[in-house]
Amino acid sequence: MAGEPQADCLFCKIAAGDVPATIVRETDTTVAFRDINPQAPTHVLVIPRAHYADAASLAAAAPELAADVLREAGQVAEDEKAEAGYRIVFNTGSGAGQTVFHAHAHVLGGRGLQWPPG
Ligand code: D5M
Repeated sequence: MAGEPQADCLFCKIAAGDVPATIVRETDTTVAFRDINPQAPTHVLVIPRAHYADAASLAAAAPELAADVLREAGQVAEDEKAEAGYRIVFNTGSGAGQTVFHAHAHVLGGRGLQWPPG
């Protein structure tokens, strides 16, 4: 069921502390940790502790939690001193490169970022 922990979900396991991660921030509702395959000097993932498959599902079912994720993404960028600019990305669907189907914001910064993205 939406919002409930999924036994086979990697990010549910990270949120529960059952899989290690380099955690940079935690709140009652969110966890932020460094991406295992960083694409920029700052590359942090922000997840809701509750399981939703993607950002749109999260926002539809739990808009306050979606706002928590966005607020934390901004706080990560501030903590990482990404003054020059940063990007918040929600890959959605396999065609867009989503590989983990637990909603997560990528916070990317610390280098120039091209537009349009690949
Ligand atoms: O992003 C999923 C991201 O999750 C991708 O950039 C790699 C990252 N990842 C995968 N496993 C781990 C662990 N164990 N720790 C930290 N980061 C991880 P997507 O948008 O779904 O492609």
